[in-house]
Amino acid sequence: MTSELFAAMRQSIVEGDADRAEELAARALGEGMDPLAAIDEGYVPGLRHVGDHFAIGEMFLPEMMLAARAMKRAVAVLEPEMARRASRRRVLGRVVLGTVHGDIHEIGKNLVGMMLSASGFEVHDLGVDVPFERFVEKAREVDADIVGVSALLTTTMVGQRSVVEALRDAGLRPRVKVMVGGAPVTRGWAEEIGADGYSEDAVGAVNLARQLVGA
Ligand code: B1M
Repeated sequence: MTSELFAAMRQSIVEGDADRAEELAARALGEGMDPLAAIDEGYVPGLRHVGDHFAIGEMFLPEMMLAARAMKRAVAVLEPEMARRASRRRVLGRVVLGTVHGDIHEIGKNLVGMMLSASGFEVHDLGVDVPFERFVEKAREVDADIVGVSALLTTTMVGQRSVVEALRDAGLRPRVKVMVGGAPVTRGWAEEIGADGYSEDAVGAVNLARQLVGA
């Protein structure tokens, strides 16, 4: 049953059991489940549980790392099917993507990147802990339409403002659009720093990107 599978996925993340997470992902695909549903309703609630318990001192960094590793292994199994289900007819736009300087959280950013490329965007993923100048250099190099900046820490969100400012100083604004996201990021914050848009999840990021390039 789907709800049991979701519960088992959640539990595999909470326990940091990468083999089990991977096995459940393969089972879900075998049963024809939408890979995005597996991520959103199965695995992400597990990560949320770990994050919430970390915040109140009931779980610790090694457990958070194991949970993240299990999540990445499950996503690696689901990724080809996510790409297969999407249409790749023409390039809708070029996106430079990364997690801000000082921040190594990558799971959400990777999901956004996967969804964007599965939806027809050419994605240049700079990885994590990316200095703001690097976003500018890459945007210039690939003639980007959008720069996407992820931040998961309240202390690193400020780096999103630096990226907006650096793009402006380089004369790339407003032609190059900026979208921001990550757990602590809000629409209000996006407006305050002069970004063109904010999305709270990967599906919303695709809709926003399409809007920003007028697709
Ligand atoms: Co960290 N961590 N972590 N962590 N971690 C959080 C973010 C935290 C909320 C946990 C908590 O305390 N409750 C907390 C931040 C508190 C705060 O600032 N308010 C925290 C902390 C404190 C830390 C450390 C400082 C811990 C320490 O060392 N003492 C440290 C910081 C390291 C650093 O970056 N310098 C740290 C480290 C780590 C790990 C390395 C162990 C690991 C990351 C591993 C990795 O990514 N490879 C980790 C993890 C896994 C988490 C939690 C548990 C899960 C994050 C995640 O992957 N979520 C997280 C708790 C939580 O978020 N509830 C936590 C799942 C993912 C699918 O969601 O990333 O939100 P998310 O992405 C979503 C949306 O936000 C959106 O779409 C995605 C898909 O739906 N989105 C975008 C994201 N980027 C977008 C960009 C867009 C658009 C949408 O446009 C460009």
